Amino acid sequence: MLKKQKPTDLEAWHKLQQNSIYDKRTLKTRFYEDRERFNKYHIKWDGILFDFSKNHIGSETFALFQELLEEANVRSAIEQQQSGKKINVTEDRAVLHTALRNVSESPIYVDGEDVMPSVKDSWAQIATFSSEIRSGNWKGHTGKRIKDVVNIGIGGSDLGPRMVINALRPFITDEINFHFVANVDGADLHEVLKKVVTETTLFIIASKTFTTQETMQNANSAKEWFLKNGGEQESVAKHFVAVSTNAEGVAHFGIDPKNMFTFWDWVGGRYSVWSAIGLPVVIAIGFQGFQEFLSGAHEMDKHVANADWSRNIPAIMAVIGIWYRNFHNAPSHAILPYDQYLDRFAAYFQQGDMESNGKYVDRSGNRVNYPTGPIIWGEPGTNGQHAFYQLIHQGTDLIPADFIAAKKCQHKLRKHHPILLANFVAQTEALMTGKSRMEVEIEMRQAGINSEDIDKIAPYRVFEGNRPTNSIILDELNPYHLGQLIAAYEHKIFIQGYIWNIYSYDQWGVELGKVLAKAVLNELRGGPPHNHDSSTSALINYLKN
Ligand code: G6Q
Repeated sequence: MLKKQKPTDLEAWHKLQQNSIYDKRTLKTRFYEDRERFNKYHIKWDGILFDFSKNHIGSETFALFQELLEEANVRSAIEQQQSGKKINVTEDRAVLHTALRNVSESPIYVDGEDVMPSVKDSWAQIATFSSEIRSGNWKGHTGKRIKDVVNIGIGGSDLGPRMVINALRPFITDEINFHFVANVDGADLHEVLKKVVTETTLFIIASKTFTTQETMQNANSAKEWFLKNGGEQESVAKHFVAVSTNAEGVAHFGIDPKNMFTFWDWVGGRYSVWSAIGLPVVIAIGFQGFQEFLSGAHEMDKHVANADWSRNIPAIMAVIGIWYRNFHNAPSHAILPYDQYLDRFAAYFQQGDMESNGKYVDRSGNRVNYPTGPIIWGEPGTNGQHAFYQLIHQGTDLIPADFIAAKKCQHKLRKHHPILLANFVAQTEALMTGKSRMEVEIEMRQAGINSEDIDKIAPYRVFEGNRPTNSIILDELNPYHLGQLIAAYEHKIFIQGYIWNIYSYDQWGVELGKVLAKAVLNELRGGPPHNHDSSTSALINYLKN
């Protein structure tokens, strides 16, 4: 069982507190004082460069980071997770997305049973099915090959495959178009159905529980559309498959159990892209590509479990995050990929991080008295630079940011890449160095601006700088390195949640809204009114009329 320990009771926590108070040197000063700073604070490992030197840390802080990881017993927590202990206590489950990418031959036990044989069976089933679809052997009801795959799922059953397929666009087959429908707003499905025809479309109904309101409504509407547009009941099996843990629900919907891809209760929704939920990804990039994706993640799993803390990418990402959240009052954390293919990456980890660590109850059931998970947000660079970077540069909150890029690009427009990378590097430099009043004045004088105007305008043109960033550079954005990158963030989230003494793998906070939505729906459909507050009742009545 994960140790129950308040971070505020740890000695390293208190030392970090002190350190944050007395070591206020600016980033610029730190670089000026220590020419070896980059060498000390970066990790180059297996095709990833992780530069964390542009952070408010010195040698003492860095030593305390390691002390914190050690004192909090993070090593044992990682070991417990990866060996199948039931660390998701509030749901009484193991948390084994790492088993889904265990490409080694070692067994992993849950309740005394090795889960690896069933994981391997699932790989085999996915491999066979995806190659049937990719090769065109799988025929639709009029004998034509599948040209469109529509994934119907939401949250963890949507964001993962959607993000990964986006990220790996240069690797995906161009014989098939991929579509994602998540929102219960009919517009989402409607817009996709406009683009596809029944004969050549495969619907993947992805739902762990197979009870999720949005997914079931979308799946039923898709089936109705199929039956109204030339599809027949007997051909549903050729056009609808399911990814779920609920065999009964799948059969009830009318999907052939042969066409159900299963996974297990120890796979959390937001960590399920490695399971059969990744089926669209496998169809898109082929099973071999998917295995590379799994292998990258598996290497990261070994890295987090074994690397010394000072060389451990996810562990350092985690404590840097804690450093800003708890000791520098940073309410949010930006993820800024300088890679258009990663345009869904921040959205993906918005769920990954915020659903995992957005919690105020600790592992002993008490309310915490320190901040836990930050707000995660971000968009790809350079777009963000022309939009919200203003607030990162000159806003009143400190916003630590991860800058992510790939050294090699995956397209032929070669002239673009140096421009993209120049912006990537320049932004981290600008955020750190800023621009002083004196620099602004000199610049304005050189531009021929008079003293009066300089006095008036200069304050707005000053950048304080001293804004911290991590830079993460992949050799290239391919399945292997994407697997590593996602796994690094997953481990970061777990380590942070563990140190914050919260359970990262449940999500009770999303339940209440679901229950209330059912009650309200009943009322909107003419059912008896409940006793709501005046606003809720008025809104229901307004919408009813
Ligand atoms: C993820 C959450 C949540 C879940 C969706 C879909 O960790 O649990 O996002 O994935 O609510 O659930 P189903 O897969 O059961 O439809």
